[in-house]
Amino acid sequence: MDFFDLNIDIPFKLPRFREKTRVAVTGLSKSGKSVFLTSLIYQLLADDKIEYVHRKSGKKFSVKLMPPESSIARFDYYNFVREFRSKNPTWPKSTKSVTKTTLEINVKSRYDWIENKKIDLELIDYPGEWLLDLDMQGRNFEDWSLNILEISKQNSRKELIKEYLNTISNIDLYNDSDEMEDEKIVEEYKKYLKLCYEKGLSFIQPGRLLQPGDLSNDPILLFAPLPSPQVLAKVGKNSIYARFKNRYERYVKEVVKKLHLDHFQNFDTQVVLIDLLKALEHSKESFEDMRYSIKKILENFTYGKNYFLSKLFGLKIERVIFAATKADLIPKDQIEEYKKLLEDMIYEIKRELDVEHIETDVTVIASVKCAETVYVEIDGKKVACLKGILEGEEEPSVHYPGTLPKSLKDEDLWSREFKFPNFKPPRFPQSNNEAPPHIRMDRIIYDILKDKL
Ligand SMILES: Nc1nc2c(ncn2[C@@H]2O[C@H](COP(=O)(O)OP(=O)(O)OP(=O)(O)O)[C@@H](O)[C@H]2O)c(=O)[nH]1
Ligand SMILES: [Mg+2]
Repeated sequence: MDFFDLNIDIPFKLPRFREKTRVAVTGLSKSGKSVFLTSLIYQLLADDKIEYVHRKSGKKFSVKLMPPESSIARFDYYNFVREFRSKNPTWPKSTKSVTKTTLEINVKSRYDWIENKKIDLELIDYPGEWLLDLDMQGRNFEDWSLNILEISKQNSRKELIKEYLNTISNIDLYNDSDEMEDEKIVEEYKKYLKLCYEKGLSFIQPGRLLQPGDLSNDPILLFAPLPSPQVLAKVGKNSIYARFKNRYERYVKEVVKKLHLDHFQNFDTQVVLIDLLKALEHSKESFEDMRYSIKKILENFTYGKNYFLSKLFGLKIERVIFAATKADLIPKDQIEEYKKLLEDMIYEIKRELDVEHIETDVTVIASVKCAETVYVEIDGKKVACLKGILEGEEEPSVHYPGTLPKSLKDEDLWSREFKFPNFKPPRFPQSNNEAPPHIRMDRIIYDILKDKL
């Protein structure tokens, strides 16, 4: 028997500090952040839904949503659930601002004489487009422009940027001028970014141009990358170049830095959500571009082992969980290949984290499972397909998404075609005691919470 197991009769309970933990849910736009958060909260709120976590941790706990803070909008959980529970369930709309939610986890103490442990689990949601702009910090306008224009020379971007380059080549960028052409240039650049997006490319800067949120119509976003002048000193103070430079620097300082300081710091765990289906549907180029974007994004977070002092001065990320999302759209006998593809994408990033002794996990999930695997006979061969209800339809239908090969060698993988159906979400259960269908959400929730409980 150890000391703590002594049944001591004390007339009061030993108090405990309230603990706080911040989990960074990181992902490009449409990677599945808002759906993930909704599913995670849904499953945690009623404890019998999350039986796996109770069993694995050996802890008893209950969870409740804390009231919203006045300084920041609350994650729209109740509305998202209402939509998921409605007769015609719908996905949340693209996120347009930063929102936050805090869950209080009340972990039952093993001993009558020690108070229960209370943990505040803080989560934020934000538009994925804004995340890539964090990478603009520390670069001046010249460097940023140079980098963006260099990248635009690569592969299919070369074609997509042509119109933009053509536009700016016909405008005097360096001598004083009125602001008449500013909007035209930015509009043309925005078209280029949209084309990149449609091609399945992820590296889009400034992402804010595609999802401006509260900055729509704000002139601070009126800038785009420009070639450096021959002699900087000769550039007119009222030239397009000078105005764009000025707005860029204000955007980075007043918007991006603030966003970083206010919301993207002090995490101890990170969940990186990656929508590999997007890359599969597009191309190898889309895959490589996604890898580059994720690498750039992660450079903005602070990793390290948490010793007492670093706890005082701000948390560092100690564990990173990489998760390929929407795994319900991969036939179940190909899930291992889907995971291998994720491992391939993050191989270098993971190695760097390993060197820093940061714990990493790799998994595949579906926050909300919308499809079943069915086998269809085509030309005498059994082919794995997906059955679900397409958006806008009422009855289920069967679709062939493509087949992941056993080997991920370029010639096996990137020569194949994939098309993943847009299924509606299933209607969420009307009672709180039943979880919506998912794939491995309980496992990832356990991984997030395991050393906090
Ligand atoms: N089949 C399936 N589709 C999903 C799942 N999660 C998300 N999706 C799809 O992906 C879309 C985007 O998901 P969101 O959670 O809104 O993505 P996000 O990362 O919050 O996107 P932004 O707010 O634009 O940054 C949804 O509208 C669904 O169509 C899932 O688990 N399974
Ligand atoms: Mg969202």
